[in-house]
Amino acid sequence: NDGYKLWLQYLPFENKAVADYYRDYLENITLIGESPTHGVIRKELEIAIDSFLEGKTKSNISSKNINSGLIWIAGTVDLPQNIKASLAERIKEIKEEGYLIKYFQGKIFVTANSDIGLLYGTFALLKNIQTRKSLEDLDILENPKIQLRLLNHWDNLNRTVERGYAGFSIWNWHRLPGHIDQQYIDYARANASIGINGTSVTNVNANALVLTPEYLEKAAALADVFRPYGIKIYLTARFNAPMMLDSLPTADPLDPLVQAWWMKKAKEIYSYIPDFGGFLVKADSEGQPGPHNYGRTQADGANTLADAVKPFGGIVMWRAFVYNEKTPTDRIKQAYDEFKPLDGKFRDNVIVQVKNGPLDFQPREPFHPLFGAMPNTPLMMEFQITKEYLGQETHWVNLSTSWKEILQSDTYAKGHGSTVSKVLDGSLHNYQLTGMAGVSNIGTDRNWTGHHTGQADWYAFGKLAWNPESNIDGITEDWLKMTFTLDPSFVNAAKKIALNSYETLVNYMTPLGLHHIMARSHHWGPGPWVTGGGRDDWTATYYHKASKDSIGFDRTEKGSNAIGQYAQEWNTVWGNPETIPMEYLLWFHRIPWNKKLSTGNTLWDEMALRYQKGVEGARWMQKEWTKLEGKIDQERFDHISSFLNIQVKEAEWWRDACLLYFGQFSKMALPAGVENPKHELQYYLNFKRNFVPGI
Ligand code: BDP
Repeated sequence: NDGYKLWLQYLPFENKAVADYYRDYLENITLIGESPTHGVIRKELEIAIDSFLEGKTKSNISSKNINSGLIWIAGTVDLPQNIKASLAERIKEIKEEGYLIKYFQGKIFVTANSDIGLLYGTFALLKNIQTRKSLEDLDILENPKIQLRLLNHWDNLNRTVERGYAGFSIWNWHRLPGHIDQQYIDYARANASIGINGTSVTNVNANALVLTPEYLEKAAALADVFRPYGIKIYLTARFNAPMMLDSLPTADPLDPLVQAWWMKKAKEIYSYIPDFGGFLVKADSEGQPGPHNYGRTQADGANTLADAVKPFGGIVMWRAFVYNEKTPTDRIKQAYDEFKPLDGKFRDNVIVQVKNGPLDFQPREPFHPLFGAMPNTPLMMEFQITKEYLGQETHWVNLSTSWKEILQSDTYAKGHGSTVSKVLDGSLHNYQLTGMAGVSNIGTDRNWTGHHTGQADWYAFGKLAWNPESNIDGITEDWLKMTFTLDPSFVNAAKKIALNSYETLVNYMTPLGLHHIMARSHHWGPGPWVTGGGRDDWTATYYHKASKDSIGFDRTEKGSNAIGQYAQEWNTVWGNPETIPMEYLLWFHRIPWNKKLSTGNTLWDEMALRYQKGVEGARWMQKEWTKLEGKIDQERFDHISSFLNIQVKEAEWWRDACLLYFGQFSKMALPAGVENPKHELQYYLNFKRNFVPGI
């Protein structure tokens, strides 16, 4: 098993009793309707039945309104009258993309108001069979809590992937539109199975070429593949595209010629892709052009593009990841400073896309202070599924653990309980647009994500985008069952590894709120010594500020006062080094090496012990995994084992390099229980790589 089938393995029924139980149902399916999405539903059922029953049953899905069906998959309008009347109360609750699965009068009804709702319902029914649930208990009514549920691919037109670690881009622009690869279809199936309804297929560091007719034709071919799966395509728009493509003298968003250019371009795009989702834009950040170039605001920029797509029902996702090395303010404050005053100034088809934390996808960050601070401008979440700063593809780290931490963070915007998740689902500020994006971790690797467990992050992202309140224990368990085996001895042990993995990684990489101490540019491995160069805010020393006395970034009132961007409740707790949770200590405070912490250890000892704990955690993961040999296929078992070897070595590398480096400042001995580094500091400093990510 090479992992290509993801969580859609549809593992064969393990014994005759199980097979007999489900066979009755699976041999008696009625599917009413003829749309392309119905075609997809039929196909998926066939794939599933064939696999569950190992080809022993010829699937016979009737499309006639016959009474023998034990599973009925039909839009609410197509339900038999008596059923419709009996379920009327429940049916009322089904929203546009939602569905109802209900066991009733000896049959299972999967119903929805839209074709896509029906596909989601079918996947949900299949999931219940995949996880071997009893079908007579089914009574599930689901509506997505978030409207826009997108993957963001940072894929370049030449097929390299920015921060991609699983091979090249799956989008083969050269062969499009003529050749539709099976992988595009399987991509759409996988996404639909977890409720993802949009994909932005190009890098935010955008190439304007994608907006030319040649590429629009290719993008349209992808859109055609995705459409029956309920997935809209979005493109990244390079802000100065009018200059790049048509030699306009300016890209000033308030210039009428520029506005007319975007209008015309939008019309052209919609002539290729009638249901084009809209633009995703990175502007005024890391070299990308933007409204700043013309003395305009982020709202001016976003609104010009929004006006262009508005007549066609399109939207603009405008990223808040805006910062500048010339602004003297603490980098993590800049997005808030820039966007907060613009609250309410964006068109109603603009949604501002905000990263989970104020810096940049670090192993651990507090939530972004913009959440809760923009009541009049819809904000959407941007999580990074690809593990740029978290060991890249070879480390097993369960990202949903960290996402849950962010989603459940309280912004206090409207008092206690104003969680980030409530900002995102629109309930806190009554947002009319809601969304969540995940920077994709997939590529041409046969198993899509490099590490087999990277599939879990893709899966969990979809589930949390559908409902940010979902339970990650359940998500992880379902994923393991559908992907590997139903054997509880495997599932329980692997789940334990997964759910411990995040804290383990934080400990061996960036304990106690340390951040941005990875190697320059490729961000793989430790680099607390990274300093100098063109941009201070891209160095490690800017963030940890280690000196002979102390370490950490003072972001309290006495320092950069980044803490002032959060609610008073957080100011009180985080502002005081005695009350701040240890996880954020050095994010907000500068602490003397020999200061005694609440744990009874000095800061130095605590740091060293946490690095050690991280290494021990990685070894524990490896040990526990070894015990699972024989419980799943050898191919995936070995693949994960070899990656765990890498993870353990790299955890030791992180610990040794960081403790040697910081030890130069603290001049304190390693506490008992912390292993001595294997090499001198110089060894780690010499460690250079010609690093080509993802290949
Ligand atoms: C950073 C990445 C960079 C991205 C940038 C972004 O290092 O490659 O372009 O984020 O989000 O994490 O735009």
